[in-house]
Amino acid sequence: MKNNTPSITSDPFAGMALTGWYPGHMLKATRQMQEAVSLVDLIVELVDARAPASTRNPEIRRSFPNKPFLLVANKTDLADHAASRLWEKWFAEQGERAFFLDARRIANVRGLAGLWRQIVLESRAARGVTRPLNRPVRLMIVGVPNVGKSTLVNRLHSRNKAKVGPKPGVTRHNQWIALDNDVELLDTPGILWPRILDKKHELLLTLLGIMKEDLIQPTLVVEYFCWIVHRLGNSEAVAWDALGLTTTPKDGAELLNALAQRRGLLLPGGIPDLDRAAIAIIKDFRNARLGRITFEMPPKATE
Ligand SMILES: Nc1nc2c(ncn2[C@@H]2O[C@H](COP(=O)(O)OP(=O)(O)OP(=O)(O)O)[C@@H](O)[C@H]2O)c(=O)[nH]1
Ligand SMILES: [Mg+2]
Repeated sequence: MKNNTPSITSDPFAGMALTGWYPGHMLKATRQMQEAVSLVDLIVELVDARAPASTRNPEIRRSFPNKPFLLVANKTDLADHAASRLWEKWFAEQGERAFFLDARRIANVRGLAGLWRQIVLESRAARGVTRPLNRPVRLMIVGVPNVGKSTLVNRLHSRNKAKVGPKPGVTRHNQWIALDNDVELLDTPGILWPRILDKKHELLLTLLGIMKEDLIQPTLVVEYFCWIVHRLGNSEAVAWDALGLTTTPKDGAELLNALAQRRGLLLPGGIPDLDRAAIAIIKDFRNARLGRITFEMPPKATE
């Protein structure tokens, strides 16, 4: 019998099995990060500007409440501009210092780098430390996988030292890098938190390339994509026409079928190949062909 309880209709993903993905190398990386914290003056946590809350590791700030800390929301070039402004305002209201970044723009990166020494010096002054800092500022770049940590490090370093790639898990070890402008920087592997308790959260992290993608059916990721943009009232922001569609699909099934037909992705007997359609949609999304989309809004947005 069909279950029509409101909670199920409002969250079609509730009750689906979680992947529970938390590989051993992330546990090891988390321990190494915790050990290295005492060596640094500042923790810089990178999150994805398209989902600044869901891509934030809640344990980092909580574990080191007294360490100078800066939140950096990267990939702003892929996020909705107005939504990023609302997030900026919200972080400011929370008393949290947050910097919105496009790590591929050098001028933007330089602006960020200018802040680091200032934050460290301010925090020394607040603690009553009067002696000057006669050594480079040491900072640590942390965050979930694939958020652009190594890209940022490379932007600051003339000889592109850190390996980058469009997949989670490119950086495997902590790596110290000395920059020209009096900064020593520790690039760390991306880490997730051990327990993600909501299927929607796993689906969002997969869509953003943060969770390994072969753990979840691509068709489910596309269903989530459609659901979330409709739910946020954002479906008009999606460049459906880039997929060759002339109308906004009402849900994932309609989108997958339309795209399979449109691109001739058919199985024997003319059946639409929904898996291939889903992979094509995710690829176009990742290549920024579907427009600038933010997937969550700050709590109680005031504008
Ligand atoms: N559009 C856009 N892409 C970015 C930005 N920053 C990084 N990228 C891309 O995101 C992908 C991941 O970048 P990495 O620097 O390897 O990410 P990481 O956080 O070091 O990843 P791990 O080492 O896996 O933890 C690469 O394909 C980058 O080119 C940005 O600001 N905008
Ligand atoms: Mg990396």
